[in-house]
Amino acid sequence: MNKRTRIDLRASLVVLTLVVASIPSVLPTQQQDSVQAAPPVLHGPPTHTSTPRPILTTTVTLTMTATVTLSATPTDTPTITATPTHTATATPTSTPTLTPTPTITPTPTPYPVYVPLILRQVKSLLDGGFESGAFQPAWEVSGNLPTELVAGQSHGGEYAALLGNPNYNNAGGCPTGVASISQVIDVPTDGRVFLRFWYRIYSYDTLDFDYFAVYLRPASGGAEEKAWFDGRIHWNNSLWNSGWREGVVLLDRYRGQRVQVRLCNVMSNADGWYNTWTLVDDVSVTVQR
Ligand SMILES: [Ca+2]
Ligand SMILES: [Ca+2]
Repeated sequence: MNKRTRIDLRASLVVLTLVVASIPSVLPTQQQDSVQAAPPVLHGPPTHTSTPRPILTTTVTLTMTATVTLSATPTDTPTITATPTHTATATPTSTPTLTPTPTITPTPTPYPVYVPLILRQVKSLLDGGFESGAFQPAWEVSGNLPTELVAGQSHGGEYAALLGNPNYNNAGGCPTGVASISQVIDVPTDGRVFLRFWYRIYSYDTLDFDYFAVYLRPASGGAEEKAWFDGRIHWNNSLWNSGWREGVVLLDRYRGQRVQVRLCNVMSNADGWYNTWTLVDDVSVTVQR
């Protein structure tokens, strides 16, 4: 065997081993045994008469099962999380506010409210009937002639004020001067305001000299005015008795002011003749609206 022949043999051997190696292991055991039993031919090319090898076909079926789990639904649930906020915050605030309601009762606790009209004390005429039995404190007494309270000669009640002295000597024993009682009053601001009083004059004189008069003067000061007077008109030598009369003095021009009211028995003739005195009772201030 020459060198070329060895090369060909070696090449064929390589081919043969490749063929053997290419036989799949899935051949039937008989075929494998036959292949293993047959000794390898180390010389000569393979003859074409050999039995054709069965064509082995292997069918491989691949079954792929894919399990796909869809998890797209959770997006809907997050919207539910908003509801718990309603229940948690509403209940605690509502119930505690109901308990403090009993505190309403102490609020109407009364406390003094001062109105300016109440603070100002309106000075009304006091003890106009002299039934207190004394001039003070309602009345202020003034003048040089005597003044006293007398019982049993009144217009109303028991007492009346006597201004003057019935016991003066009518023929030259009569002094000049006045007997007065006075009060300071607040004249109301509305309506027609009247000073009313009852009087009874005893006089041997005429009103040119002796009389009973009412004087008014603002308490803040100023001139005193002779607002009203009455006395005997026709003279004779006997005593004149007026009887009980009601006197009325209009106080409209003093509305809203504090005024001193003075009731006065006046004797003015200096010759000492002809006495005069006056009884006064039921003095009042009335308002006509
Ligand atoms: Ca009286
Ligand atoms: Ca006189």
